[in-house]
Amino acid sequence: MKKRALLSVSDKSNLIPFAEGLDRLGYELISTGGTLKALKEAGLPAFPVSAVTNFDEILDGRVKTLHPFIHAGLLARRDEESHVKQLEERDISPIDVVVVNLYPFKETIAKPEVTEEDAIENIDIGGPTMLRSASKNFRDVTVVVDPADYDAVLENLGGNGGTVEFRKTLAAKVFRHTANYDAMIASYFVNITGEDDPETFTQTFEKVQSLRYGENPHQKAAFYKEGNVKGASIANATQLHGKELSYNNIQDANAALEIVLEFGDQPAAVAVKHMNPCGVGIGESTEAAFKKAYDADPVSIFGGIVALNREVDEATANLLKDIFLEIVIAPGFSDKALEILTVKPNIRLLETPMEVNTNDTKKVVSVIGGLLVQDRDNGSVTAEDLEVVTERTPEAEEIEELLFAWKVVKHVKSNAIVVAKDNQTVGVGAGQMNRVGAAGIAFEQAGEKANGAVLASDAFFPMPDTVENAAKAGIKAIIQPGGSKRDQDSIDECNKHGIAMVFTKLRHFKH
Ligand code: 93A
Repeated sequence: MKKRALLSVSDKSNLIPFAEGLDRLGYELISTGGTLKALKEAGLPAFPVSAVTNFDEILDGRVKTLHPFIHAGLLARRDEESHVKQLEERDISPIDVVVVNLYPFKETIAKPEVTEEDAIENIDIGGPTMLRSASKNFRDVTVVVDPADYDAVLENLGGNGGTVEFRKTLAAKVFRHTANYDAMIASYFVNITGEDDPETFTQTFEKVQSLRYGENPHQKAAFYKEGNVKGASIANATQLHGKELSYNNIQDANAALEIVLEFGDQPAAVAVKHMNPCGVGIGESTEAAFKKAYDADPVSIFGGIVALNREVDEATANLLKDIFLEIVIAPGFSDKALEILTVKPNIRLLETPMEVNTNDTKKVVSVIGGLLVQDRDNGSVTAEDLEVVTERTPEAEEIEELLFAWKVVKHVKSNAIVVAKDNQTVGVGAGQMNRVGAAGIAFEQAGEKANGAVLASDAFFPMPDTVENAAKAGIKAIIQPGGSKRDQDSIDECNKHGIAMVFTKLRHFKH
């Protein structure tokens, strides 16, 4: 009996040379509508699936291969006497090779004008079912889901008819593929039913690149992107110049991007080291903003990452080129800026859209044995949301500075304190185990600049000690969530020193 291959593919690339190869190896080709047409046009001998099933495609193709003759042919164990006998009794031929790739669900839902009906029609039922049957029976059946594997499959089959180890690897690939395909559909349904909630978290990821190593050289690593990512994202960025991105680069670049996205309406510059901002500035121009970010901490920026929310122009490029930087991220680079920066062989230049990615609403972290899922911290406050709790009310200009510091402190690892002046950070205290310690670091870094500056704290003051030290440093206004049992002690301390304080009633822990 001739060996049988069933081909049913939506992506018909490289189909013909592969089918020719199977034909040469002596396989009888059976196929579904469109695939059959392509094979026949190429002059290959092929039969419709209906010739095997005695059942025509019905329901506009919704039922093509969903038939016991197909699935018995795939699932029967060749070394199991009773299976072989049952096939013979019903005149069913075994199918030895299955070549299936699925309706393009992902590509369909990525289209901006996609209708729900279109999406639903592109949910493949028969294809995954055949893939799963064939994969379950990998001991006897060769299953091919990826056109990139066609050459290797022909080579393996051409050897001694194929090895079980190889078939097992192909089956493993199929189960990954169908799992991913189903997760994509599940995630689409979460979207169309509006169940965008950590309770129903479903996301699919695909590999962007393998990384040389992880956080440290002894850790292996890879970068994955969310299935349907749109807008501002390192996964969406185009690298215009420089060495390959590392694991730490991606984390830091993402941190810088998240901060710069806070400042959509003004030119902003953010310098990041180890995922914390070391300098942030907003100004009239990108050049002015970057000068502020740089002057905020000219020491820490060395080897850092800079994100800008406007095109990099010549003037800014001239400033950037004199500093050792790992990465510059921006929505664009002028020709002149590129010319200036690409002289440096190692600097990585990333161009990314700056539209906030509204699809990506969840933040996930891994813990040993599990995941934690939460909404992203998209909380923000405006001047109207602030509650003045001190005798002195902050001036309009102070409010602006307080809101600037508040946007930055949101992105600093807790316990976080940011001291800012003239829309520039002058002191950042990050990731300390007590708040007064974080403030101490910020004051020390700010030095004289703390005098007349404002302070933001990501969470409330449990004691008045931070305010006491802020007064000594010359801080004139404070923004913090409030909500401590001992708020009044901090308020009294502010009043003693003429400091204005506002409550946001919103906390920005970042652990
Ligand atoms: O609509 S289906 O879910 N019903 C089926 O019975 C079926 N069998 C194969 N889709 C089905 N397929 C899919 O058709 C395959 O997975 C493949 O993507 C596509 C190939 O169709 P054609 O050969 O007509 O281009």
